[in-house]
Amino acid sequence: MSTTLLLSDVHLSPDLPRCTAGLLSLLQTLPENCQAVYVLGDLFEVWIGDDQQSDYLDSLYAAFQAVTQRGVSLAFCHGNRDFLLGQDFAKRCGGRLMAEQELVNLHGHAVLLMHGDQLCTQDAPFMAFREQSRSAAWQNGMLSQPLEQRQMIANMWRMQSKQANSNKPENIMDVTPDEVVRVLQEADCNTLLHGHTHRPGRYPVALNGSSGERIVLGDWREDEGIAVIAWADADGIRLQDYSF
Ligand SMILES: [Mn+2]
Repeated sequence: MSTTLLLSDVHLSPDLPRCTAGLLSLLQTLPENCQAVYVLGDLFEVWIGDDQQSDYLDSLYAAFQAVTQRGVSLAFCHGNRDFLLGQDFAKRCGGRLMAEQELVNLHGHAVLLMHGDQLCTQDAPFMAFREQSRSAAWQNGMLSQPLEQRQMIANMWRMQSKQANSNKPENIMDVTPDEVVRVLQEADCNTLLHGHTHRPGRYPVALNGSSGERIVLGDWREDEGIAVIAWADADGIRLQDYSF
């Protein structure tokens, strides 16, 4: 029976060796029957452009390439930290960039995939920045700056975001229930799978006349060495605690 791996929120960075090793190990030990891998956003703590170069990145590209060379399909969704991932990045890994959301058929089950930050509609400042930063004009402006400048801007964002988030009520940081219903109904689908909120689990969703489900992947924790990933096959979708 063939299977598909789904993961998100690894938040990779050279100063997080345990998460990095955990991902490399997961990719290196993919089961023979794994046919596709979906990385649903925030693979990186921050991404400031495909023109970055390092041995660290080269080792990641090689690990993803080894997977795709086995015939496994690989897709990357943008997250709210790595929304500048571009075609060059995808090509180096042997994968493709996904649309903001995609309705896919996973071994006979229709599932709507996305990073999930677009569901947090109650966080007005975040949504405003999201809309601005996803425009081609804004991205071109950003990418035309020297790498060092972009690194400084990214560091500033992280500081501002940490400060802002520490003052936000919990419910604002989570998905807006009505938005979950809206995206599922618009896609005519009853299963949604995403990451971003760092609240892994399976949540029932009441849809018009039927019941749906929202499956949430977990973030990768450097200190604890754990993550929550998902496997899909003909029997459905299963969340798995992954220790590394
Ligand atoms: Mn995120």
